[in-house]
Amino acid sequence: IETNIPVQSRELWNKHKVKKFSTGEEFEEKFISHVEWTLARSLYNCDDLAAYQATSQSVRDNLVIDWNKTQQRQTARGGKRVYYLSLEFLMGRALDNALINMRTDTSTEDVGETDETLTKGNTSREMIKNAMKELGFKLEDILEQEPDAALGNGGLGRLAACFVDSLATGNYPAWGYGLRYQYGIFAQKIINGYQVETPDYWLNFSNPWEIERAEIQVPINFYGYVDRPQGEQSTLAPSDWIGGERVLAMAHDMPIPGFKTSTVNNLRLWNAKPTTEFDFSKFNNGDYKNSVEQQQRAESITAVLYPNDNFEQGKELRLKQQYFWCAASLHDIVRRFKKNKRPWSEFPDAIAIQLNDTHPTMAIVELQRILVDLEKLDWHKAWDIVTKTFAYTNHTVMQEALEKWPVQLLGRLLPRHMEIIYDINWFFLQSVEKRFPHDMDLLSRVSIIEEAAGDRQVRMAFLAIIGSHKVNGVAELHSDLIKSTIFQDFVKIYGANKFTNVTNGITPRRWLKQANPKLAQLISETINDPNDDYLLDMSKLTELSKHAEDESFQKKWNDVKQFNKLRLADLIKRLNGGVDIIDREHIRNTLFDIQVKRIHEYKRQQMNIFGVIHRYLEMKELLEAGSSIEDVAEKYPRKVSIFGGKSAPGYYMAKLIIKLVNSVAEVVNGDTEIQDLLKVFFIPDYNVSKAEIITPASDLSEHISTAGTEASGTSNMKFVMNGGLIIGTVDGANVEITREIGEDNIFLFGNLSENVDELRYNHQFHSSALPESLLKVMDAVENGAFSTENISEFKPLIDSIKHQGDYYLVSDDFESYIATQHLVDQVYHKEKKEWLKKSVLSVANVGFFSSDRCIEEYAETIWNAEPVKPE
Ligand code: TH1
Repeated sequence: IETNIPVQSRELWNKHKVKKFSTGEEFEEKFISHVEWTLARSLYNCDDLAAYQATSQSVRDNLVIDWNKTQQRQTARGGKRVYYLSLEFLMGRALDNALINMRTDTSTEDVGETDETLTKGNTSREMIKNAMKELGFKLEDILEQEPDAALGNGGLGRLAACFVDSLATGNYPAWGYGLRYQYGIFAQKIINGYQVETPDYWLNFSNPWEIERAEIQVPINFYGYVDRPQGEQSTLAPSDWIGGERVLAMAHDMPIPGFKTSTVNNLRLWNAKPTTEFDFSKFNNGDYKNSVEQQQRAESITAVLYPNDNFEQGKELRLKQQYFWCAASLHDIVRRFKKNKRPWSEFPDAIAIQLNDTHPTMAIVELQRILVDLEKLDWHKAWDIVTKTFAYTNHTVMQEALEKWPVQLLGRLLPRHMEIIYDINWFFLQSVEKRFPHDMDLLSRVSIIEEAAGDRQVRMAFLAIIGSHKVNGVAELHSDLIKSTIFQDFVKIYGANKFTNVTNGITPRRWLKQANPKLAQLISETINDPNDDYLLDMSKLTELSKHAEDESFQKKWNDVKQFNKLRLADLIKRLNGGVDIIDREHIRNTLFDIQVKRIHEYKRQQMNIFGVIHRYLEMKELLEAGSSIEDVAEKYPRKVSIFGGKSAPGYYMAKLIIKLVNSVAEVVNGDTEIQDLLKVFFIPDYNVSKAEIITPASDLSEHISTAGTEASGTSNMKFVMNGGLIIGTVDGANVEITREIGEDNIFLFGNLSENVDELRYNHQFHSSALPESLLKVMDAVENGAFSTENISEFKPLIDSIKHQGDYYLVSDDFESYIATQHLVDQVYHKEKKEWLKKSVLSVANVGFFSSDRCIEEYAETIWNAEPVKPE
């Protein structure tokens, strides 16, 4: 590896080589020097926030040493590099995760240098916890100081975060590329039952986890026009793009530590900055102020994350974000490749780029532009390199989420790219015509350009397929569905081999060890794995099966669950202004039923709350008919129904669902007649750090999307990994969860995806009677049972089912949903041993859903990349 330091100086560099702290005492010394030097504070004004910052800076120092070594090693070995392009990384907090991943007390082979002091029983997290205590702080309180890095909407962003964890853990030479939004996903406040969005000021107190690379600044152009050499007519020839607006992309790096390895990978996030070039034409006109103002507008590109999940608004600024990020990342990737002076034809052997949904599709066009316009490669040679480099992951079949950009807009913002897209399309359609002559219908169906009435649009998913060598879905059902629906024609054109499946996963480090330390401890004791090696090889969990019916073990298992339920009850009390709604006396016999995820009609939170209303009405009816509360409890035993999740700010129906949940909560929780047998709570501002408290506390969680709509879901995996059972539809990864844990251990209900089209058709053309149970619920809602001022407030929710075709099939699944909820009640309350057995067996067989398995599959079947292990 090259350096400009003269040979005679290197000895001195080595003599003063920086060292990681490896004892509690060394940590304390680091901590204090950061308090004094980095924060310019002292013993006399070091509060919890300062302690969090000093701790993070100290831990970061260790990571940076490993980060540097990792980068040197990966460069020296020269293996294939993987780049994961994602517009979202929903990282959550970094400190506790770093403390967990930093431990090196391993017994397995080749996982890197081990510090003697960090050996068995003295994990670095415990070591730091003790040191913090000596310094006068409680680690748990310090961890709470960290704001979430919430640069994502939901599952897609969190998947990217789990993937970078697994990439580092698996020692893959892999970087993530994303945007450093000034504001992540908004913070949700609930005011009078309504969602109110407030800005997420996550960078307010500076971010100790990022390294600003002020020296890495990439100029990015927009608008302008295309110029070609005199006489050159063809758009295939090298062309000049004269940009009209220029901004700078500045890199910020986040170290990503692997678990029990010294590999620390990089997550590079781009920040938009004004150029230092000055517009002299304006200056000469005396318009100094305007000129400066225009430059400041650059910063708006990375100001805020678009808060839509599974929905595309088609805003110009969003396209600007996408191109800004793709261009900066590709420039960086190409620069690194060029250092090695390898021929361009070897680019795909050196680099794999994974596109997280269609958001980074412009990277395909940008690489083609770089190769043709800047590197002067022949168009077809360039295109061969491009398609071998990229692979595309599809995450949704929902029409409203599929990206399409008006030709007008794209052509104005990126004129050269629009030409290149037309040329890509031309060659593609020619090849289709050759294989399927005279099929005009096929050509117009698969064209990248959609010629709809009026405005032509660029179909980004088609461009992504055509520019990639592999396309994958995120769960088996989903991967089958894309082949038979939205991408059917492309299967015909390319053959089925281009399309594959990689079922999603989650990192067990954060979602088991970090979120549920009590369960992790019970597991490591039970399967006799004191060094937590099961977190790297989840098949070890099958050992738990042996104990599934052992009563004393079941008791320990249940105790962990009760501990986690109490922890959640504390959180709910705090979020409820200190008012406790959960009866702690009976918490062991209270079923915690949880649905936390983005609010969306397809995820059917409305069906859940209708189910709650149904239960409440039935309880009231029994009481009115003279039943005792004991009799009521017999049929409707204790339950807390917990909701949480954000609605897109402009999604009217989703916001109405939130309001309905809160209105129902107010009525039910205030009804003394039912004596605490039923409680409802909406957790405001659901995010990653709250999920770490919520997930371990579920007895039951709901994954009840209309069949065929949820591509995978990943919270289903998180709940199962924490011993919660699932009530769910046959959708997304629920299918494989059932396969892995066994159908006795999951509560499935509802119609299957193959029947959805017919059911929808029937709704439109044959009005059939809605089920009694649902009508009863809707009557109560319509009659104002949960309204205070505006009786017709919830009418749109009712109407969409009654009068607008019930697109999400609530009426078709409601009765089987209610029946299955009854079954759940019976098993939970009458067959507790059975319940606990199901819970243990679920965890025992959840191993498949580790994101480590996903990354292995991507590496082997899509990237052809290998780990670079530390010596
Ligand atoms: C989600 C899918 O809805 C979910 O089923 C899946 O588990 C997750 O991705 C990870 O694969 C999606 N999130 C988004 C967000 C945007 C656009 C499309 C999708 S699909 C902005």
